[in-house]
Amino acid sequence: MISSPVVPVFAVRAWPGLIEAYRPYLPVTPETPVITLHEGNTPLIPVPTIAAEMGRGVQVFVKYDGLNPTGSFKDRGMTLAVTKAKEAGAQAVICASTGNTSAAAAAYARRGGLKAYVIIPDGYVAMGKLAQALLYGAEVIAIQGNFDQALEIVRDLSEMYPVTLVNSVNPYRLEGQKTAAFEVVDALGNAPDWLCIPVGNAGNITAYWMGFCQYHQEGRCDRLPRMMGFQAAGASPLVQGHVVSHPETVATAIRIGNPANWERAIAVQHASQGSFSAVTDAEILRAYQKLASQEGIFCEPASAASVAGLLKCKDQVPEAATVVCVLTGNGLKDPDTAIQQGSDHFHPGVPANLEKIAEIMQLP
Ligand code: AN7
Repeated sequence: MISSPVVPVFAVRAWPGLIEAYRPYLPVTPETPVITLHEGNTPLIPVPTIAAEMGRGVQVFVKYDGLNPTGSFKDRGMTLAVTKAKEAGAQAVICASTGNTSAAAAAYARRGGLKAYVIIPDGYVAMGKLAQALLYGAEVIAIQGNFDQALEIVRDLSEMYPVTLVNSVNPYRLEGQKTAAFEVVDALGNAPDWLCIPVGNAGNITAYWMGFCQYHQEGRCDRLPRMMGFQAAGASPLVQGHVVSHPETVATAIRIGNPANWERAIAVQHASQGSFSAVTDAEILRAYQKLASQEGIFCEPASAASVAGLLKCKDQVPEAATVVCVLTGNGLKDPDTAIQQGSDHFHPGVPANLEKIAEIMQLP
């Protein structure tokens, strides 16, 4: 006999996860078996030193989606994609990934009792992401090829075998991810003037735009933001207007040369009067370090592309504008880059001796 599930009771009003929180806006029914790790409800944090650098009364916030259960915005899409896969009776999911999608797919699939297969570019996935996928219990297949090749393979595999594709070509991914725009509007009381966001496959920029438009139609905000997408210079197909066959960047999360949502991205650019621009690895790393050392916010390199882009386009921002930069992933995902970038402040191998330590500290 199947025992009825125990319904947990919370003493105080707890965040139920984004499917419950935004149920009327999402394609679920009372019968849908919701698979959640209580993702979403991430903070919108003011970044005063970056605002001061902008000047002219510009207000800047970061949407810190690195605080989701697996440490990136991918959880927003994955809770719904895996929920709908489960509802449809699927027993396995598959994705290609630069890392974060694989961690989220693995976590949600296992939570829902599904198998997860992830295909990643061998040697180009940050250590924390690989660690996650492995421990959550996905089958991790690292190919001698890049993300774009991995995506082609999983598209074909999902057509040939009974495995549900959970990359952002799965429409439920974008439906789940649009809730980030709802949260931004709920926090600000309106849409921002600008939304700055890193772009790889362009799923997230598309999802944010869907969310802003839906809230606008419902009268929850009375304006729409300009959508400002930023790609790494070495992986900037949307800026260059053509596929990049050998994408390269320190921001491995967005090391993508042929975005899966290319047409949608162009539509968002036109509809929002936004733009796609490139930021160099040096600019990304500068913003990455600035966020951590001046604001106390540790994001992964790809996420810092949003802030790098804002600083680069500083003069185009209207006076007294409200700007939100999306920080898509947690800094702990990529400890190697953090340690490299922070090495100036590292003093290894110091004798356990007070005078020696005081000398290094340059105490007066
Ligand atoms: C931290 O995990 O594509 O433009 O396979 O991990 O929606 O692709 C990750 C993308 C930005 C770009 N920031 O978002 C993957 C993957 C971080 C990311 C992006 C990614 P999209």
